[in-house]
Amino acid sequence: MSAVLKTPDTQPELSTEEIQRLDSAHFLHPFTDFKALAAKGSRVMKRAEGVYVWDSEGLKIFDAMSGLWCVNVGYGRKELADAASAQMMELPYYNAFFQTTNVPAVKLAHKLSQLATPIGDRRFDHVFFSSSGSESNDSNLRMVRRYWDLQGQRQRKTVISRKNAYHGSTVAGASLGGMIGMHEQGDLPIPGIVHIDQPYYFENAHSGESEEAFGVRAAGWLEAKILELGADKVAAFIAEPVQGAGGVIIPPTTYWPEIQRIVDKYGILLISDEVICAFGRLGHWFGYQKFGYKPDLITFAKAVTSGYVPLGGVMVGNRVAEVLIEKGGEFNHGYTYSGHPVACAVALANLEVMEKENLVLKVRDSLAPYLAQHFGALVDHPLVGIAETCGLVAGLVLVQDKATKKPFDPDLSVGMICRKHCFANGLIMRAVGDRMIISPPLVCSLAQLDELMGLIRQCLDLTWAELKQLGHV
Ligand code: PXG
Repeated sequence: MSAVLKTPDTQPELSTEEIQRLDSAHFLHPFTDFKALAAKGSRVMKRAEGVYVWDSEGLKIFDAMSGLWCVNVGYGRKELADAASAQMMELPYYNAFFQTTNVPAVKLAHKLSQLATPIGDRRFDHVFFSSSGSESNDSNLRMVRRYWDLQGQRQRKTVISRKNAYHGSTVAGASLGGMIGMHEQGDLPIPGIVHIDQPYYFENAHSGESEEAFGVRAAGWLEAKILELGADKVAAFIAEPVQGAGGVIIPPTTYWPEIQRIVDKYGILLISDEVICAFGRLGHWFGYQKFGYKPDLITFAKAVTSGYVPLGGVMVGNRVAEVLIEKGGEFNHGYTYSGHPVACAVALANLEVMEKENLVLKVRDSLAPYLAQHFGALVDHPLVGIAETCGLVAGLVLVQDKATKKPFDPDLSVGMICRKHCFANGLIMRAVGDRMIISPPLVCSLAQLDELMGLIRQCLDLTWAELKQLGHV
């Protein structure tokens, strides 16, 4: 028997099957094989509380991905709903184009500039608002190129990024990103964007190479690319502190210091894409604060509102801001929703919750060390080749042979088999190839992390049993 959904009084009640039918008839989902999903039917997410979501059939699921890396304060926070409601009644919308502003946007810009503490000679006094991470990276590309034009170096156009990076899904975002599948479908990247290899020790290190040596070597790929292009042609380097969508790729400790040395040496701008890593995810307000490097531009989105409403933006460091402000005249770029009052009011309420509940330090001092210990211990499982964490993100690799770390045949889609067992047993854990990743809400308790580790082990066991039955292990 299918569950029956209650909908507002004006609409008839819809069964799960009816919603699925309407879904496949009308809703083209992001990053989805439309035909395959229509044949299978979507899972209908119905409600959520804390770290759990429930589907329309009543299955309770531990959301170890915080929605899509965003619901940092957890589900069901009345403070955020109240802030949205109050702001909608006060001033639901007004633009910021024609010499007007609004109170939540001003307060949020001020608040963010306080949280993005100065580092070295960099200060982050200014914010440019958008509604998503993708838009924010479009804004970055515009600002970087405008900056070099204003500096009289119009030939500095090229942005260097990394393979397997994710910087969004707009034309500029997908071009900046290093996802081959996205490039192939869109004639991307657009000109002036090139990619170097990622600092993924597990896959890219030489045998016997230390993590430290690998980190320096991987950063050296940036210097090699700069020299190949000509340093006077390079505008910026963009990177995530820890690559998220690429599979929680955590760079060796030597990587970022060496990147900093290189961007300083050639005077190129550094863009830190912190759409996933900001707002407590790594135990700091921003990712650059964890690794100690000095970005010129910081992309944010997602957890700035814990995903309750869309908001994104760029923290514009003084090096770029001063030039745009002093020399730039009108900057011909912006969005209808730049500084949206409701989104900004929700962000302020979200940051207030994070401060009141001390979530950033809770991650740094309690959750992250606990996760490192217990997630790291999963490496004793026969399927797990490596299990690593950074703050409250983590990734493990499913391997065919533990001793040699031999991977499975990609055609077996072992990650998807594992993900299937997770979903069926009340756990949302992502598969990126055969790398299984988590990014739980920061409001998670230690007991809930124990519960999460138990669920992961159970799903690894089920995956192992299925692979054994199929004769693959
Ligand atoms: N930069 C980074 C680092 C991101 O993770 C974006 C930019 C784009 O943000 P918007 O708000 O435009 O989606 C992201 C988004 C995944 C997945 O599969 C990750 C993202 C989006 C969709 C899927 O892990 N990150």
